[in-house]
Amino acid sequence: MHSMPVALTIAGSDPSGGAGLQADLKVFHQRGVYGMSVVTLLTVQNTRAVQNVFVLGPEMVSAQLDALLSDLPCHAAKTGALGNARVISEIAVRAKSFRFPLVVDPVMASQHGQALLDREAVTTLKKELFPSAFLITPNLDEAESLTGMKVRDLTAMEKAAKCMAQDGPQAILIKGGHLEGDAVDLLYAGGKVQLFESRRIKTAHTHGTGCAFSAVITAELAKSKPLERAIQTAKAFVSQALESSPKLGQGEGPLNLFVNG
Ligand code: PXL
Repeated sequence: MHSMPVALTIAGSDPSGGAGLQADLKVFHQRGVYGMSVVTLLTVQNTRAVQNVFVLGPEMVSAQLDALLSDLPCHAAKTGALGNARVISEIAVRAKSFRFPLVVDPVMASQHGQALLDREAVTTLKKELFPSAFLITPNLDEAESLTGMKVRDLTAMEKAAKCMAQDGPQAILIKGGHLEGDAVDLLYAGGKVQLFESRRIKTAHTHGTGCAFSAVITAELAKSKPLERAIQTAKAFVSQALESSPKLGQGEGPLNLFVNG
């Protein structure tokens, strides 16, 4: 292992800097990990809305991956918004030869509901990319799209996690941030279910919460931390970041990415 841990995000650009690859890079840096990024799509957005999305061609995504992985070390990677089935297929082919853990955050929509993934691409994600994933981190809505089940309580979360395990990821973490009451996340790995609880933080400034969460986990995996500890660190980071959000912009603002969980 190199002395400096290195992580890669394969994700969309959020020019407002609160979500997407910009948030991932800030989080990697904050966790002491050197960050690299492969851009999949560009959004035109601020804290108020996503105004436009442009998805790059798969050959551009692939060329960025080649450029990085043929030169620099990489100890963990994550995917965020991927745009369409063609981009996912390309990454999936490449992911088969990754020698480091891959965290797949199955981002389907922006904060404001703007689609960041085609409908047909959900199947490609499951069938092609999930088999190479060390961890997938769907929220409740994404778990519903991925399984076709209603997922609104812990019982359904466990069922959905076991259902998604059949697509091949080694571990499934369903995020309960949108549950009623406390935020309880459910991990299904190695045939075991584990719950991770944290209290709900009331704030309008939640832009990029999912990105930051999976980025902390990826950074911790790059440092060879065990998954359970990585998840605990990510929950602590996100809780503190939500509590002290800097209230930037006129819409739903970013978290405080200067915290250090
Ligand atoms: O948080 C999901 C997300 C991921 N990636 C990009 C985004 C967003 C949310 O707005 O803009 C590029």
